[in-house]
Amino acid sequence: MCVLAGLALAPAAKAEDGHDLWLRYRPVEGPARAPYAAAGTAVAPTARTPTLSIAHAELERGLSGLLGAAPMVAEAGSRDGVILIGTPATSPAIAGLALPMKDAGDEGYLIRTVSIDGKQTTVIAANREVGVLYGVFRYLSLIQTRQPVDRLAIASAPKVGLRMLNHWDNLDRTVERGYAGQSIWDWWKLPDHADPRYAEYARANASLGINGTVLNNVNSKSLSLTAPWIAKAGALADVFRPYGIKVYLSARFSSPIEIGGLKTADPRDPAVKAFWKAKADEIYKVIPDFGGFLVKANSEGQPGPQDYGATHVDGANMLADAIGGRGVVIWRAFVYSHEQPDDRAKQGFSEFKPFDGHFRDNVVIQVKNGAIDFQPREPFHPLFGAMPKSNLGMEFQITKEYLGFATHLAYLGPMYEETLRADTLVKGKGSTVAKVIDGSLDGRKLTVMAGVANIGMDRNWSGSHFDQANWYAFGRLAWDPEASTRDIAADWARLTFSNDQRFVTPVVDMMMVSRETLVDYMTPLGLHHQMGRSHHYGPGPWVKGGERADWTSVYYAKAGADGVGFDRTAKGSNAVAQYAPPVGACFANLKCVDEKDLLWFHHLSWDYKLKSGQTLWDGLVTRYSRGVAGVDAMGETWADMSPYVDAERHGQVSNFLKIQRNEAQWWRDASVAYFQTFSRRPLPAGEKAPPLSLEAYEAMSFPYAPGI
Ligand code: GCV
Repeated sequence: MCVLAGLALAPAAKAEDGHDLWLRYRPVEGPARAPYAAAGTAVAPTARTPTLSIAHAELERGLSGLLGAAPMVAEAGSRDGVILIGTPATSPAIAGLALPMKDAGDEGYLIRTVSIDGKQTTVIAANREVGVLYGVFRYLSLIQTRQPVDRLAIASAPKVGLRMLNHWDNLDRTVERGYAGQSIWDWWKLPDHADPRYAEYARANASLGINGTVLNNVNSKSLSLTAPWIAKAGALADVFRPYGIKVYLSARFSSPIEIGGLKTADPRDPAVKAFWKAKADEIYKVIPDFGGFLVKANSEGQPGPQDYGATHVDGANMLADAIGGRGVVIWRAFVYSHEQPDDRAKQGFSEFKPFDGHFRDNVVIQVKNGAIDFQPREPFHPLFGAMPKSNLGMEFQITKEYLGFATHLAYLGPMYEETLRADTLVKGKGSTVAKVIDGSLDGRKLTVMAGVANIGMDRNWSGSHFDQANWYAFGRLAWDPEASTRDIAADWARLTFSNDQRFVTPVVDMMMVSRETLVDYMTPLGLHHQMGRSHHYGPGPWVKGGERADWTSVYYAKAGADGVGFDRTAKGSNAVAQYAPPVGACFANLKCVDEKDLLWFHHLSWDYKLKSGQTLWDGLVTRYSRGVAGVDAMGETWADMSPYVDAERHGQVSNFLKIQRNEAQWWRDASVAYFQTFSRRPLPAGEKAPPLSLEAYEAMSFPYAPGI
C-alpha cells in the first residue's frame, strides 16, 4: 500500500554507489525548488588562497548540482542573491559589515542574510579561512536538506579543539579492525603520487569539521618514523592542509632502539630524549604543522615506559618535551597488563588516576568510551571526571569491530550520545562526560575527540552505506558533543538518500533503535565480550583458555549454575568504587542500576526477578529473540523504502540486512544453547529451541574473518 503510493510519486532514482557520501548535491526538483530560485545565483569573487579557493569551488559545485546551473560571479551589492564568503582579513566587504565575529570563534563561522547596497546578500564569514570552508558546507547542507536560506542568522563554533580520526592502518595497507577494504593510504606510491582519493577524503572530513588524522595504526611500526615514511606522511599533509586537517603519527615507544641504534627506550635516558627531540625536529622540517604523536604504550604487548620501570608520566612528558609548543602528545589510557590479575575494567583508572596533574600541558590522555573495549554497550569509563587536572580526550570506535562489522546495520549515534550524556556527578548534577570532553567542566583548553576510522578503499568508503552515518555522526558530535543524534540521523538520511518525509521518518526511527536491537541479540542486560576469539566475529560465549583470561568470554559472563554476570560491587571487583560515590552507589544497588547494565555490575541468580516480573533467564532469552525480531522489522522497513532509493544502494542494504538477520538468529541460538547448559531451565513459552547442538556452534571456525 505504502509502496504503491510511493511509486506513484517518487521518480526512479539513478543508480549510486555511495561514493559521494552526504555530499551528493543532487538537483532540487519540483515545488521544493521555488524557495531557492533566488538563492545562490551568484557568488562574489573570493580571495584565491588555497583554502578559500577550495571553499569557493565547493560552493560553485554545490550550487551547480543543487540548482542546475553554475552561479555567475557578481560583486556583493550589485544584485540580489549574491553569496559573499571570506574572512575580515581577505574581504574588505566582510570587514565593512562589522559582524559579531567573535561568535564564530577560532574555527567556526557566521552565515547571515544581510543587505549590501540594498541588495539581499548571504554572507559566510569566519575568522580563519577553514571556518569559511566549514560555513560553505553548512550552507549547502541547508539547501540539501531543504531548509530556508533567505533569512539566515547562524553562528556555529566547535566545542572541541581536536576533532580527529584515528586510522588503524598498517603500512602494508591492511587495516586492523577495518571492514571497508584496503587502507586508502597507498604508501608504496607516496610521496610521488597523491591519489585523488586523498583530497576527496579531506573534503569529506572538512564537511564535518574534522581537523586531524592519525595516519597509522596505534600498534605501530618504527619504520613509519624513518625519513622515507615521514616524506610520505608529508605528501598527505600537503593535500590535507588547505582543508584544515593536520597529520599525526602513532609512535612506537621502542623506536630509539629499532631505528635509533640505542640500547634502551627508557624515557629518562638522555640519549633517548635526544633521539625523540631530533625525530620531532626532523618531522617538523617536512611537516611544519605536524599535529603530534599518538601512543599506545604498555598495552596488549606494545612497548612503553614501564618496560624500564618508568611511568606513563615519564613517557608522555618526555615526548611532550620533544614536541614542545609545536604539537601534542596523545597518550592512550587503554592499558591492561598481563601481570595484573585485577578486573580488566579497573586497570585504566588504577594506572592513570594517581597521575592526575602530572602531565605536561600538551599531553592529552585519550580514554575509550567504556572501561573494557568498545563493546556494544558499556557504562561510561570511570576516568571521565576523575582527572580534572589533566587533559582528557574521548576515543570512540567508528569501525564496528564488536558490532557486526560492515554488514550489521547499527547506527552508533545513540551509543556515543549515551556516553556523552552520562552524568559523572563529580561536580554535582550536569557534570556530563560531554562537559569533560569539551573542557568546560574543569576549564581545560586542550580538548580532543577521536574516532577509530571505518574508512577503506571500498567505493562507498565505509563498507556499507549505513556505516557512513557513523563517520558522519562522529564528526558532528566532535563539533558539538551535546548535539542530538536523532537530528544528526535525520540530516544524514536526507543528505544521503532522500528528503521525502515518507523515507526520512521510518528510516530515522529504524536507525535510532538499530544499536539497541544489536545489543539485544548480541549482549543483552549488560553482558559483554561474548564474541568469537580474536576476529570478534559472531557469538563465542564459550571462549575460554588461551593466552589471557581477560581475552575470553567466560571471564566476563561468569555463567554457572548459580547465575550469570560480573560482580563489580564491593563483594566482587569493586569497580563501582572508581565512580563518583552517588554513581557507584547506584550501579551497585539493584534497585537503582539500569537493567541495561545489570550483568556488567552484578552476578545474579537465573531466577532473579527483572522489573518486568520475568526471571533473569526468561528475560535474557526474550531479549535475544527481541533482537532477532528487531532485525526483521528493519528488513521490513527497508523493503518499503525502495521507491525512494536507487536500486543499487537499496539492494546492497537489503542484502546486508539478510546477512544481519541470519547472524542475529545465530547469536540468539548459540547464546541460548550455551547459557542453558548453566541455567538448566526451560525456554519461556513460545521460544524455539536452538536448531543445532552447542557443540555444533562451538565447532564453527572463521579463519578468514576480516579485520584481524
Ligand atoms: C589496535 C582492541 C582491538 C585491537 C586494538 C586495541 C586497541 O583490543 O581488538 O585490535 O588494537 O583494542 O585499541 O589498542
